[in-house]
Amino acid sequence: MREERQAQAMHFDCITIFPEMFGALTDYGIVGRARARGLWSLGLWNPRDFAEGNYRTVDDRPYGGGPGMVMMAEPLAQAVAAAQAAAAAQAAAQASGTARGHVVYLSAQGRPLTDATVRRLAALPRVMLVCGRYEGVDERLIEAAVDEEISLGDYVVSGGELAAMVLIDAVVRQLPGATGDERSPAEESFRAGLLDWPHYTRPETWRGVSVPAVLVQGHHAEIALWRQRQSLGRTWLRRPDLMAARRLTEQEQRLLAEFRAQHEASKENKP
Ligand code: 9D3
Repeated sequence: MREERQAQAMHFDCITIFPEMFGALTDYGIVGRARARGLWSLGLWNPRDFAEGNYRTVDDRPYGGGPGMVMMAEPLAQAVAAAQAAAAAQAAAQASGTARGHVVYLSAQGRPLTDATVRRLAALPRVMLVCGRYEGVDERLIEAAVDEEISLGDYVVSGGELAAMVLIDAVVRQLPGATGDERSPAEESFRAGLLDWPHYTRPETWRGVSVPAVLVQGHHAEIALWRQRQSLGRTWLRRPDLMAARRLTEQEQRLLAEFRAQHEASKENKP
């Protein structure tokens, strides 16, 4: 009988004025199932609950003028402190990580999220994610409480919540047992630095288009070579940046040459 030794569950705390959005993460699919199985947990902290006045204001106009609003430092700081106090109380015995934990601010000014960042965060016991709205948060809160600023990429989204959910999804998938696929973490395409090969399922012919013959013939070595050739070819076609960052083995060079020859031939067939 095999003994299942479960790794310590990972905990995320999110500071957000829209906590309901996180149902998209907790209630669906692989990541939702991983949470139901106790592989990770989520604490939601609303700065509005720590704001003052009848209106519980969390934003104000920017010093220096200009359009939009800025999130005030104090309600955010109190939400962060409350999450950290809960963490300290809950895990007084845990000697892992720093006392205050790793704090990430999701913003367009951050370093772009990469597979390397995802794996680094997946090794931590807890991560706090600060989600901004409006034009952003008061810079003094970032200086006082934030360890790292992370962006989704060079395009504008309306706030940090979606970015936090993307990050959590990607990190949770790296936790042992999350995908129920032992082979997957090591073999996932970005780990190998290549794009996926094309996938097909039934029917064998759909609207007159057949599945590549090699995949239905059942010759496993040939299938593996076809998939590797397709991965290399698609990466060469679509992501030259990934290709340039990779040294190809002799076999990979041969497979890519075969793909390129087929690619050139197919171009001549349709003038
Ligand atoms: C002056 C231009 N501003 C609005 C058009 C800048 C701006 C303010 C607030 C841009 C984005 C946002 C809100 N975005 C995020 O909080 C955010 C984000 C993003 O916009 N792009 C990529 N990653 C992220 S992570 C958080």
